[in-house]
Amino acid sequence: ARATTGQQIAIEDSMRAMDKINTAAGSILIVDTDQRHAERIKNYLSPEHAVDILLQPADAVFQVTGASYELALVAMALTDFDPLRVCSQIRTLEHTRNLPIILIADEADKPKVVRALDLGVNDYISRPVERNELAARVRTQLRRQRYALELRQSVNNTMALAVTDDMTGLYNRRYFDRHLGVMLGKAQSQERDMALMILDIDHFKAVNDTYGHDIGDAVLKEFAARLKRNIRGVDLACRFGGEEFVVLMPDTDFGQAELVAERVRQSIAERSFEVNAGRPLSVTVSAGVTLNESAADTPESLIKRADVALYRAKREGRNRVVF
Ligand code: GH3
Ligand code: MG
Ligand code: MG
Ligand code: MG
Repeated sequence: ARATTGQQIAIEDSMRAMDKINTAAGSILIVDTDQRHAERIKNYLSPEHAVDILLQPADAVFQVTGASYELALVAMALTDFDPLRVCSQIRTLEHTRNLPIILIADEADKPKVVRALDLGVNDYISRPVERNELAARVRTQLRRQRYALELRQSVNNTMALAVTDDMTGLYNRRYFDRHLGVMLGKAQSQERDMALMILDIDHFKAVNDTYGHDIGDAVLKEFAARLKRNIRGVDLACRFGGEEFVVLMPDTDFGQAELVAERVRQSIAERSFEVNAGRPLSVTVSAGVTLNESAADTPESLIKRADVALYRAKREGRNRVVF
């Protein structure tokens, strides 16, 4: 058997995805005031495409905004309406900005076509429309559009990977380190409160030793999910390493920090973890919390103080919060 690396599998997967992209049918809007023309274009298109006809060009922007079209075919010879206006409106709106547009133009429309291409129209086809040419140009635009979308998504995914921890989806240590300095600087220059909490799961080694590493991993995931549910959107939660987590809480004073830390601790202890095939598993966590106290604080001094507090929480019996 051929040895297949993970990378090869990833490449083959993405090639299969691209094949699908190339051949999948699209959802297309035809904008034309002449119903007979519009119907003929529709008949020329492969029946797999979902095609809508719009005879009121004034409603075109409304129509493309409300539905998820992948392509617009706009007739140049619209009566009582400037097709260039349709095109520029589509290009102006945030969520239709990338919609591909193909113009259908008579020979006499050529000067306008040039201006339309300047406006960002993607392609044009001249009348009389030839079936194969139409099919080819439609396919090209759909393919380009889907490649671009795929690329944008994979760039976003890659960027998310660089700042998050794979297992828990929380921010990673590197991201946290970069933001702690910035957020501390802001808190100090604006004289605002900021709290830092370090959490360490209690006797986690025993979980691994008793149930195995996979169950341990499942505990970490569930722990991260509960942690996230019990902090605010502005708080920055990160996997600091292993079974240690840190949460940075901007604009948070002593009382609020105490509340959040207690809520997180309880959310772990109060309900067992269902990660061991029906046999519930009890988990607890200890937390050390500290506040930004003075202009002399540095990221290191904050972490150090929270760590000392955490150590005390462990020594005093675990499953508790210490400041
Ligand atoms: P305590 O913190 O209460 O003092 O006890 P502990 O048993 O949690 O102490 P310690 O910090 O020494 O052990 C942490 C364990 O976490 C050791 C390590 O094998 C385990 N661990 C670290 N990262 C992972 C991981 O990604 N998955 C799993 N399953 N275990 C991990
Ligand atoms: Mg630890
Ligand atoms: Mg430890
Ligand atoms: Mg621990």
